[in-house]
Parts: sequence; structure tokens; C-alpha cells
Amino acid sequence: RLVRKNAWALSPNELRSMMWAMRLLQEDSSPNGFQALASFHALPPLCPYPEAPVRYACCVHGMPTFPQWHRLYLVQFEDALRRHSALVGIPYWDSVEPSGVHPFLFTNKTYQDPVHKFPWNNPWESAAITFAGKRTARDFQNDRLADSDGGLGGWQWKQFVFALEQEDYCDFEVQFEIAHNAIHAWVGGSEEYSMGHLHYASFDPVFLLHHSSMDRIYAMWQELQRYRGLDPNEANCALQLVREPLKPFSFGSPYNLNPVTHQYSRPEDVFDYKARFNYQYDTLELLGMDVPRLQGYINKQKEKPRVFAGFLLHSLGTSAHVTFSVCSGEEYQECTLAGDFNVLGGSAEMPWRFDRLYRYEITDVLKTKGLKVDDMFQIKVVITAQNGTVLDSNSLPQPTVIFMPKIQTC
Ligand code: CUO
Repeated sequence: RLVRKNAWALSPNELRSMMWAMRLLQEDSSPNGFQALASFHALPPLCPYPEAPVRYACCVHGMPTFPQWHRLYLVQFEDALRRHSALVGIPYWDSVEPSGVHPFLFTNKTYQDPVHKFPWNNPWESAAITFAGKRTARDFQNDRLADSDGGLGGWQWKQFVFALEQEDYCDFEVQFEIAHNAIHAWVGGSEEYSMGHLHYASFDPVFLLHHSSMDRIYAMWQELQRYRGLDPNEANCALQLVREPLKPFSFGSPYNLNPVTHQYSRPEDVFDYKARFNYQYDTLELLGMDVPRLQGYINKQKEKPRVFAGFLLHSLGTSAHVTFSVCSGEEYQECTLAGDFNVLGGSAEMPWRFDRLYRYEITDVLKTKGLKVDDMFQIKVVITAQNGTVLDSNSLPQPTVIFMPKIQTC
């Protein structure tokens, strides 16, 4: 079985093979080459949805089949890299691990191949966006990625652990997807041709390392479900959707030349990744916690009463940063910043609307303000598009407040 390793853990030989494979893939202008595969995700748009002639970006966001679409997509790229002699699976960038330094694989400008006299440009550091006549750019939000709270206090840890806590597949999916959006925003920042924009994200090779990491968290959730005695391959909340083949994997030639992703383009065929796609991760641990320890940690969280702000999210036609404050006092003028999250989007995205709330914990903010859940307070939202335009805060429904009583776990 092919192993997907932490990007820090590649041997020199494995690293060299990834460098060559990505370089050759970018030089490959066939329907299996980098530009063609990058366009599967967004632009130029391939998907007639709901019907021609309007074409949308094929990537599935804001829907329960987001994890399966992106799992297939990684397999598509992984197989293409292997055809160009990659020795390992797509490494993952474990962004949850707080670190001021990002893996050499995708940040170094150059790569010195041991058998070459001169270094060459690192093909994982940027790539052409041929249809737009541009190159990818980055604007790392290093303070967010390094997460000054660090470790168990960090934004990503809290978000992903709450996603992993969910036992209903669709609850997991909403939390997981919105948490994943943040890393797009923190890599792309204000750059348009970047990870932060739906149309161009997949052209930056770091997309693959990020999504390998996200697929690993999905795999971790599946392991947790198994550990809880639940079916890791079940999505009862989306029975209809998991039977519908995902585009463009279902298209066949000339778009999809990969017989495996073509054969298994139905989301329900994608759950069992080891059997279908023959890869695995080196470890399924988050901040060093394996599945039983993660469940222990999750149980501790459940034993506290918690309060959440709930957001009913839908497409905005752009990427956006949402911040929100808890406001109390006279005319609700005493506001305290309570949290933030990101939406990933673009004008070519398929319209989407979650059927359930994205929840963000505000227990500590209420405590700091001396508020109880049934006291009078408001949640005020500011929505800023990726290009800096402040959108009408009514672009999203007014958040609701959710109280979750403590649950006795054993
Ligand atoms: Cu489609 Cu990360 O989700 O890009």
C-alpha cells in the first residue's frame, strides 16, 4: 500500500522523487497533466450543473460530499505523480501542529538535486495558471498558522477536535469543511491567484499537501467512528447524494483518463479508501494523540456545559472572512470579539447551502463577559470578502445561540 507521510518525514530520496514528479507533471500538457487536473477543481469550469450551457467549477463545497470529492481528487493527482515516478503518496502538511516554519517541500524557492550542478525552481512552491496567464502567489498569515495560543488552545485544534467529536456524518462534515477553509485563507491571504480563491486554489501545489492533511483528518474521523462502534462508511444524512456520481470523475474521456476514479466516482464507493485506492497514512494522530486518546479528550469536552454560536452558511460568490462579537450592555454596545472563520468561494462556484448550523464555541467569551446563556446579548457579524470589500452582514442569517448541556461519558 502506498504511504502518505508527513511532509517533514520524507527521506532525501523520497523528496527527490516528489520534486521530479511535480516538475514533470507541470511539464505534462496532456489531459493527465497538471493544468488539466488543476482545472478539475475550478477554472476553466467543466461542470454543466444543474444543466448546460452554464458551467460551474466542479469542486463540491458546502455539501456533504465535499470529503469524497476531494478524496477522489487527491487520488487523481497522486496517480499522476506516480506515473511521473513519485515513490510515496502525496505528503501531508500537518497544519494543526503549531509551527513557525513550514515544510521545506513547499516553501523553499529552489531545490538542489544531488546529481544536478545548479539548483532548479522548486515546483511545489508555485505553478503557472496557464488559462489566466498568471502564476500562483501566497500571502501566508503566519501568526494564524503558528497559532500563538499553540497546541491544545489553538484555533485549528479546537475546530478539528469539535469536528471529530461529531457522530453524525453531516455534522462532522460542516465543521470539518469550514475548519479546512481557514488554511486556504491563511496561505492565500489577500493574493487573488492563490489558495484563498476558489478559482485558483488547486493551481498552488500546496493545495495537495493541505488536502492530504484534510483527508487524513477525515480518515481519523472514520477511525473514531469505528472505535465508537459506529459505521465509518455511513452517511445516513445524505443517502441520495452519496449515490450520485461526482463530476468530472464520472465524465470519462477526454476529461477523466483515470479508470479508478472513474469507476468509483460515486461518493459511497469512496469511503473505504484503503480497499479502493490502496493508500494509507503513516499515522492517524492529531498533536500526538491517537484515536483512543482523542476520544478520551473529546469525552472530557462533553462533560462541560458548552455554548455555541450557530451559523447557517451558504455560498456568497466569493471567499470571505467572517468575524463575530458577543455584544451586551446598553443598546448592545459592549462588544467582545468571539471568533472568526472563512468561507471559500468564487463566482463560478456551484450554489450551495448547508442544511444545518456550523457551530463555534463561545463558552469562554460569555464567561469573560460574566454572561449566562439566557442573559440578554447579541451576536454581531462582520463579513469581509477576500478583495477587502465589507459585505452586508445580513448576507448570512442572524446566528443563533445553542446550549449544549454536559453529557456524562464513561
Ligand atoms: Cu475544494 Cu480545499 O476545498 O479546496
